[in-house]
Amino acid sequence: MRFILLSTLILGLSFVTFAQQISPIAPLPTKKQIQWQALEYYGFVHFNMNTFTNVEWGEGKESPSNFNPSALDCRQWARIAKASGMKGLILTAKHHDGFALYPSKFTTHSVAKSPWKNGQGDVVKELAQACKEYGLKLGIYLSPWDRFHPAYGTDAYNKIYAEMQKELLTQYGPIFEFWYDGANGEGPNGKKQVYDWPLFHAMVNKYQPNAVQFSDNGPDIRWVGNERGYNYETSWSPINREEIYPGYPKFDAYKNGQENGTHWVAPEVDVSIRPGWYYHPKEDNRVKSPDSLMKIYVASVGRNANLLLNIPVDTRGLIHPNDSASMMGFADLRKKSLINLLNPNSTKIQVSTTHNSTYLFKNLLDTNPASAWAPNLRDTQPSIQMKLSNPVLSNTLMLQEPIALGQRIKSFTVEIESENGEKWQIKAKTIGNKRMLTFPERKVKHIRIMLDEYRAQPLISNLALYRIISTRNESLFH
Ligand code: FUL
Repeated sequence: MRFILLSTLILGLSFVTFAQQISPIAPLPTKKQIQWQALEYYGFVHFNMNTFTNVEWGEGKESPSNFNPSALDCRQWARIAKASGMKGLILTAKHHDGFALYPSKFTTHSVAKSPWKNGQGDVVKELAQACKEYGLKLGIYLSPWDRFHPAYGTDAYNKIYAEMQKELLTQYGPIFEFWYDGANGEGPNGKKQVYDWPLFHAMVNKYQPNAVQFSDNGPDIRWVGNERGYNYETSWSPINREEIYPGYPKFDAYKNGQENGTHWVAPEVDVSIRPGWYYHPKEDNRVKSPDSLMKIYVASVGRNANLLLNIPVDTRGLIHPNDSASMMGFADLRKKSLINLLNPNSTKIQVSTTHNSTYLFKNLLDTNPASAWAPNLRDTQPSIQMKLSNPVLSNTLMLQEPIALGQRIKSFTVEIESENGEKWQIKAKTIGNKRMLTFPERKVKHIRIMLDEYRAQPLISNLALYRIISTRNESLFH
């Protein structure tokens, strides 16, 4: 009898525990996609033959003798990247002209033929060592389009590309991201290559299973749809991945992702700190300012994407001082701006309902992306109200969903009231990993968030109120 009672109790308890958990809604991110999303900001380095020929796209006919940096120092890149808050660096190991920055056995067009270090150098190796020293992750860009390789346009090229992947994936330690661009132009023999994407993806999955793969359609993370430094306001991580491919001509129709997309493939915003991807001396005074980088940050990380900021390394093989000054200015603005002004002691939070004790509103201010508040299932107008007993000068509200459980919120409304009674209403659609909503800078005393539509029981993991400033300590918005 005692045994039966005990078993019933255990069964009952486990049912309660089970009922407490809110079920995920597909598609879901994998563990490596969740880890990637947490990186938020990392760098791109376009440095290759084009740096020396002063063009954006080489033709594959350039002489390797052009490649001769006078003072190449990957430790300088890593030091600046680390100090500016980047979490990793992705290097153009091979661009469209086919020149490889490492001595590959599968092409004759590489640093091995250059005068740099008498053909004994390896930029990938130097960067891998520098990243390790500075605690940065290393990523690889290996352009499938190759205007040099004699095999380009034939089946043999796919195998050659895969062998080059293998070299890069096995000789330089852990790789966090593998980057395929969408260009697929004419090769030297006038042919267009039919790429063996399943083969390329399998190489990364085999040799670096923890690396995410980027292209127009993933498989793990996707191109945002422009190179100007912003994501679109409505941004779904799910997308019908199988309907598109790298270089897909009607990509515009997919730029917002898809509410009912089949796969989780979150967007990445790639943008250069200068007009070009490669270094051109005439652009030395056209480096984006810290204020402009901060706006890019809000429109990328603040719109459910990660930010990949390109730094064109110069002909010496160094980051130019104008670029590093801007990167450091941007880091300083993030440090001063991204301070949560919602003080738990002076913010009174009221929620319409609570699902149960696992999903309490106190989770909203704990900064943990996994814990969350959830309303009761029967709540038809879930909402959060925050009253600030000490109104704070602010201009941005940040919201997060716990993405491990899937992206849920389809539309929401925010009402903001200032100390002197001015009111704004902001209507928005998606949140995803992170959403930043900007408004005219005022001393805010009251915020109401109403969740209007959702794909499944809604969850909010974190909220923050920021005062995002320019280098002149003015509001960056409005
Ligand atoms: C594009 C390339 O064509 C550009 O040259 C650059 O590398 C950019 C990041 O990707 O597809």
